[in-house]
Amino acid sequence: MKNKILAALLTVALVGTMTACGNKSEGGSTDSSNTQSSSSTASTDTEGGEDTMLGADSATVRLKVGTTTAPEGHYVKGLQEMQKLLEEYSDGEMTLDIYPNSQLGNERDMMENVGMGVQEMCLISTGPIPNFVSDFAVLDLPYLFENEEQAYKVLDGEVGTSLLGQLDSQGIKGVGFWENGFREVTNDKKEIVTPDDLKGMKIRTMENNVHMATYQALGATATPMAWSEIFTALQQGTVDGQENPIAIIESAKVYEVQKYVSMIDLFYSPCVLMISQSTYDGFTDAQKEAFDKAAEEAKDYQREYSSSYNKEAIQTMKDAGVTVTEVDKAVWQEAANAVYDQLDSLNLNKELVEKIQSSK
Ligand code: EAX
Repeated sequence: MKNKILAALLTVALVGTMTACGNKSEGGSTDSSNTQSSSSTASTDTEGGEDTMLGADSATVRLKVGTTTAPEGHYVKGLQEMQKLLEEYSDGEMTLDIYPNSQLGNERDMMENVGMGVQEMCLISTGPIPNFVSDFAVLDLPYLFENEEQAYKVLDGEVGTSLLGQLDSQGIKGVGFWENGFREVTNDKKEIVTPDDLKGMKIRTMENNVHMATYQALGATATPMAWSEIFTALQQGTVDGQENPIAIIESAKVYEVQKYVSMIDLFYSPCVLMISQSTYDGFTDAQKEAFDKAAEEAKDYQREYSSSYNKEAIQTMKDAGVTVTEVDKAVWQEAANAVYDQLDSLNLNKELVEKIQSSK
């Protein structure tokens, strides 16, 4: 097991090194005038790590999009679909250059850079967003949605549209809600069946107050950190476990250093596709139409890919000797409900919670 942790660590270190090199060679910000005039300097900015997935060389409007997730994962699959569709709908003029594995920084960094127009796009979980737009925090409540259909109905409806619109306060156009998935808990010590099994365990969470409060209410010690730090933290014992959707656990190979996965479905985790408002405003009407169409169709593709991927991913982990435990979710829901008594102290918009409850 130790060799596996070392291998995983070396992978992260290697990507980190290449990221640093990649960043050194990248130019500075891309302002909207460049986007339209498709400055040729953009192409010199497209160096990156070995995992970088550059669009067609011939494209002149290049949109750099970052994600913390693995190249084989469901975020990147959706971005690759959008890359293909954008090239098609713009007659080859526009493309995405995809930077996985935190090459452009952690989720909070990327959101700030997109807001400043330093980076064109990112695809990130809702984890860090409430630090910028507090209303997003309601989406991180435990057991808010029973299934994906309920989540899509709310996220694609009035509530989701309004939340995305609030990102303009940060200089960001919220393009759409894609899917991270229902978040499961993993560890390397023992099988987790009920919340009592979490007692005394240090569980890595996103830097998100609602997730932290929920794990504390379940009896664990919530330990927030950026995703890129997870393998080091697991190796050094800073944390005993972490929580993420199956697609992340499998594609990032977390299961190689975590023998137990418990299917608690504690949170439904969307991810948000963002573009710098200044970049989008610099598009021609035709470019906006191509971008919007490609993004909308890629969202549907990515959600379908996400749910089909999970079944295969669980089998991959079982074949690798991982214990995948189904739990009695009613027991978990009862324990997690304590967080709903903390809406005021967590500064959550109660009217918005009620609106979601009544519209799902
Ligand atoms: O957005 O930090 C996390 O656990 C996220 O799920 C991951 O970065 C993908």
